[in-house]
Amino acid sequence: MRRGSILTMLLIGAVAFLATAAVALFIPWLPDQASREREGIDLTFWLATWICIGIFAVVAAVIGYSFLKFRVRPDDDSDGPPIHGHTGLEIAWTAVPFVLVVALGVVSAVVLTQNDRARGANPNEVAVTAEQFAWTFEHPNGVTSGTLRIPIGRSTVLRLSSRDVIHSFWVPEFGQKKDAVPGIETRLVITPKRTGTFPVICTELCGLGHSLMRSRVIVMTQQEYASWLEEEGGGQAAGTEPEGASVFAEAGCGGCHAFAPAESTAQVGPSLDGLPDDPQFVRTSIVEPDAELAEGFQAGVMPRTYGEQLSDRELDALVQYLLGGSQ
Ligand code: HEC
Ligand SMILES: [Cu+2]
Repeated sequence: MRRGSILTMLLIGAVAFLATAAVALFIPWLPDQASREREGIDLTFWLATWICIGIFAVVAAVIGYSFLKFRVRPDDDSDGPPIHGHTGLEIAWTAVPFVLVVALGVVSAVVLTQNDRARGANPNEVAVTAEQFAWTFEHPNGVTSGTLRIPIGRSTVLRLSSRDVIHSFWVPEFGQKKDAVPGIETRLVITPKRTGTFPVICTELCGLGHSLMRSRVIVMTQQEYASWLEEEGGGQAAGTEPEGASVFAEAGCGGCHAFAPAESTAQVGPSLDGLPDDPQFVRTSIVEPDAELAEGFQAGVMPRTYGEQLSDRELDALVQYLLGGSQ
């Protein structure tokens, strides 16, 4: 091969490499990194991305060069020369992908094994229950809510289970996903390194309301978390009145319903402004959503488990809140 040909190919390859590398680097593809486990996930992501960029540059160089050099001239109807294999080339294109794929596999296995290990002697534990189409989190103080709360800088082991079909727990900022599978318990370790509120997303198509199966995780400082555990856990036992507004927020009603006092505007379910002034009807609508379908809406979207998830007093407070009573 002539020197000029090699130079042309190198040039095309370099341009393809730089252009794709710029797209990879200068566009913020990934969400903020909020957990230690994300570090390994990102490492694997970038390893795969750089391998792809490298392969793309090589392929683009060869195709680009062939396009310039071997393009058919007008009126040239001749066939190309017959070619019978090239042992060296075949070995190369088998061996190189083999090495790359094995490398990706090994790195992923190491990362996943490391991520499975809780750090510290005394990890926090939360039971996560998935069902069509809601998440329920049972915290160490016994408080059950639709919002997950965990402390920063300490590992939390999530024990995932499902009541119906397969769901999958995912917080983009934490990186790793884990399926919740009926009949078995799966585990996911999270060690947050940033406080804040992040979305919890179901990433396994699980039915009609799949795209609505979202919640929030609140990462708190260790101090805030400790006092929250104590207040909420102790508060329930001590018998302070639950507030309708906070039950509404914790249970995630605002994810689907518009309700002016809560400043929510979602339109998955009917607006809760101006409900009929009938506590029994409202209560039944919450506990048995499909007993009486609101007109124009489908059954099976609103979770059917609020009756279990919310205590009697919480339900009372919620109904009062929805009907414009105190709080
Ligand atoms: C995943 C979405 C979703 C969530 C979360 C949700 N709902 Fe619903 N809700 C619906 C849909 C859809 C309907 C209409 C179908 C039906 O009546 O079952 C509905 C109906 C209702 C109704 C009856 C309204 C009427 O006009 O008849 C009430 C009351 C209600 N929801 C209250 C709540 C409360 C309170 C919460 C939180 C504890 C909540 N919903 C959570 C989707 C949801
Ligand atoms: Cu789901």
